[in-house]
Amino acid sequence: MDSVSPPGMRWLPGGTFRMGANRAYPEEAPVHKVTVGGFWIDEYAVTNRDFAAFVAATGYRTVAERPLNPADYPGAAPQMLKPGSLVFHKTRGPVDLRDIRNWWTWKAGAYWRHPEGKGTSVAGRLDHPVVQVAFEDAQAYAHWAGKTLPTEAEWEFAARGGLDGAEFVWGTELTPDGCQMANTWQGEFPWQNLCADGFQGTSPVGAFPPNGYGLFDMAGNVWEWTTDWFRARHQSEISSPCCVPANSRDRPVEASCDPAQPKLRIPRKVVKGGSFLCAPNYCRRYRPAARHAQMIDSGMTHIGFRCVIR
Ligand SMILES: [Ca+2]
Repeated sequence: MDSVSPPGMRWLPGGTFRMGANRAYPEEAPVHKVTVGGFWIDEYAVTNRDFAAFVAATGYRTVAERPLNPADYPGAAPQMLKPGSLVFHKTRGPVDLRDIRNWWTWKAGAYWRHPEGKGTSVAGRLDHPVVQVAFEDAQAYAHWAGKTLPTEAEWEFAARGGLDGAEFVWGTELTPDGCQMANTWQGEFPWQNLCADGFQGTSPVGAFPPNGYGLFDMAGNVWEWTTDWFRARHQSEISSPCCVPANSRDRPVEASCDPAQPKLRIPRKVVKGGSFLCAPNYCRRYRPAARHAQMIDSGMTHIGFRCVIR
């Protein structure tokens, strides 16, 4: 099928694989079999260059460029309702890791073209993944490109690259023979970025070796949107071979909302892959089983996406 693949995409024939992990974070358990059909997937995350072409062709304005509706955000301070987005900043020293406000700041004027706010730009970063895109922005791009977004199961199947059950997309060790295999965070997050992998922030797509399916940056660099509504655990393993769940699975939208923020009824999708902010002391999510809940209206400086065609 590769000979007829759309440019920049790989054909994956699909199959049954073990999804999730039992000895990592609770939301990754339990390991269970899932079957996905064949699909094409982008070799690289969508870049700033790609996204700029989409915006030039369509005039599309991302969620971060639009004022927010106060009714959707009860109790939010007025400055939080201006167009903008969340930006990461390195701290001066160790901080309380339970409070993400120590390193995430809302910045008016931050959107994909100015990812860290006014005065920053993507010049010199056109080959880096686009960031500060909300779920509907990723969907709009995919629709324009004649593609769609992957399900969580498709994304994880692709990330594993044929290495069934392996901890990392390249094998069993984080740094085999001392090699950095992905753009993650070395040192103590969020204040000490040792940059052993060469990158403080995002890296150009394809800067690290591809996985077994020829796909780049399936761990680290930026988190990537999937279409699945988040829930706090995977479903249990179904032992009968007749009943292995197939991609894609229906999950309740309402149940994806954050129970810790009952007034904020913004549903959450699963993002996959971890990012340049994932560090051993804080977030070991540079693994194919890792998953994170992301509110659909929120882009951030470490979330991008890639597309599939079924
Ligand atoms: Ca890095």
